Amino acid sequence: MLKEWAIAWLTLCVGLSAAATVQNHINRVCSTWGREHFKTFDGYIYQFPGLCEYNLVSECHSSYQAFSVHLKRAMIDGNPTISYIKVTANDLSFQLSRSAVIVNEEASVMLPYHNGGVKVEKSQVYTKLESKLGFTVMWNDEDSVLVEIDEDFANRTCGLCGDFSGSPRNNEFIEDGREISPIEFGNKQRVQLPNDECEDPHEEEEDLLKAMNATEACKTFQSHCEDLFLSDSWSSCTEHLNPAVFIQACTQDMCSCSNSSDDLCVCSTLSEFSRQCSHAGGQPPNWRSPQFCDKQCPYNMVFEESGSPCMDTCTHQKTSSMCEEHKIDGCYCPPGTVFDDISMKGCIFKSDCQCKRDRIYNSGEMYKQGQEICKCYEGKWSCDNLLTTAQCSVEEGSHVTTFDGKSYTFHGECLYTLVNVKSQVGSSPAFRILAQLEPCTHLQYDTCLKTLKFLLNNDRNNVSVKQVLLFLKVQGPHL
Ligand SMILES: [Ca+2]
Repeated sequence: MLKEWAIAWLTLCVGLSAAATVQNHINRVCSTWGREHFKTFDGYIYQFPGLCEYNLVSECHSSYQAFSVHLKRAMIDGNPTISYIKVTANDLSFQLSRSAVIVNEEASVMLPYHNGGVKVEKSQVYTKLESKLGFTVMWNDEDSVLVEIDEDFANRTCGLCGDFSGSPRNNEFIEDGREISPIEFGNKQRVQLPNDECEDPHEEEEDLLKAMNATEACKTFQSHCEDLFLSDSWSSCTEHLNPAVFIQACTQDMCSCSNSSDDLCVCSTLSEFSRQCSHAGGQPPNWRSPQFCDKQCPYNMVFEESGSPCMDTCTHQKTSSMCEEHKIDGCYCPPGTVFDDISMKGCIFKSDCQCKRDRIYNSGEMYKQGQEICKCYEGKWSCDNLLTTAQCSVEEGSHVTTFDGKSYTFHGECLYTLVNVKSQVGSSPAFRILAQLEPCTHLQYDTCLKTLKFLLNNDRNNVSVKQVLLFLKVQGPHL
């Protein structure tokens, strides 16, 4: 009964843990991608072309601001490009840029970095900052930044990510009945910096954008974007996300690009659709190809749209089975392989994993220290102790059992050697154990063990134990 109950409980736990990885949490994710696209926590997608420093998200409905995430884009080669992300969490500040992570405006730090409940680490695709306050920032070092936040912050945030109220347009884009344009909303999130000469984008730019999107050329792009997003392969995603807003963003990207084959034009919104699909609980297809929005991975890793971020390695082979993190895009090892974190040779079969001790050992190689012998097997040490125990005994003064298990009866009247142990250099000294057998006082025809002597290094003056022992254990095999 207990066993059945335990199995039922285990099944429930496994079921819950599996469900956690696919749970729709898109309402806790805010993101920005491409040249100027934003999605608020509440699911509203808008465009804001500002190139100043903006508050992406901060806690702002309490007297003490626990955290903030600021973002700045700059125009590089005609494309708005993220230049840095500034994160504050309690008393710590972090500036993430492509080249470095700077803490408290001092020196750049090595990753992974842990301090004050904040962890900053870098995977093949993302720079990730996770705070115990309840938020995570992920940047792919290119156009995509994502902030995932705990539900506790509902109705307590502000910034370009919105108020996390659950209502897409209130009170970001409709305030007291008045409609607020994305540019007006965005400009309000600007962070005022000393000597900042940055110019706010004008609201007229929105009218220009609308006029451009209405041109015939843009309508052609629209049908191209529709073909991409409405293809059957994305059906798991269109069940969870409304593709219309992404088609609109895709069309706009292609219209505003000077070179429509540029990855930022064609691929950025499709990539974001894929990422959001994972967060919404869908399974995006592996839609990239060497000719279309290709992503390069180091070693022999492969790019997956939705994989477990906890990678199995030679030293930690069960990481992915215990992973509680959501699936995300990234470079992963092909199925059946693990990452070689010993010799850093990329993804290898588990059977080829090496082990590390004083040096690197191949699978099958042995290592011996003292009485322990260890064999490297698929990245793990399997050790045996060479020592075995054997027992010799004298019971009731006449019943003897040898180390090899042979029993016999012997009635003696003298001092007898029970065991003579030779010395082993560096391990144990020589010793002898003697037993004195005599006829028993009360039993005429029986013998009793009177004295037991322990002679260290065979020195008769060394030690003598005058007490009766019925059992003696000696370790072998050097007897
Ligand atoms: Ca809202």
